[in-house]
Amino acid sequence: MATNRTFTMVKPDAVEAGNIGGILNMIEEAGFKIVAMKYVKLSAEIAGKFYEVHSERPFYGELCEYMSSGPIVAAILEKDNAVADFRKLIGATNPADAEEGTIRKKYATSISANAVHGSDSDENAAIEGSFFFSQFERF
Ligand code: RTP
Ligand code: MG
Repeated sequence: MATNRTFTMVKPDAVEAGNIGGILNMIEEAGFKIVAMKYVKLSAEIAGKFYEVHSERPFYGELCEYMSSGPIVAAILEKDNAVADFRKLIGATNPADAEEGTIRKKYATSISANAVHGSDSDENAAIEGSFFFSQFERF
């Protein structure tokens, strides 16, 4: 995947709260183009694989349980400087620290139920995008 792409998920709390449209609107308004998208519910096992890098962290069990608690929207986004610009758009992990105008400031309710995921590097964006989408599902 080119380095002008990143991977995102609208997490179960935001889907449940009816914020898919609001979040996708903020993403498009910020200049990101959706090049792949699907609406899926992860099993705890699949969530565990996706978040394997966090398997030693104390919140890993809670994170996998939460990410498999309801459906999510997964998407690949394209824009110049996609990874860094998208991290800026989503804001800090803990919504209490998120700046005004960020997705987490507007939609996240706690450090774990924080509305969206955004890849933290070009390398992880490629790995995470491939985890969810085949080459025939990216445009
Ligand atoms: P994400 O990967 O979802 O975009 O979030 P992030 O980079 O801002 O945060 P990261 O450190 O990668 O953590 C992944 C997700 O784990 C949950 N978390 N819970 N209870 C806690 O202290 C805690 N810390 C992190 C959050 O859902 C976070 O987004
Ligand atoms: Mg992360």
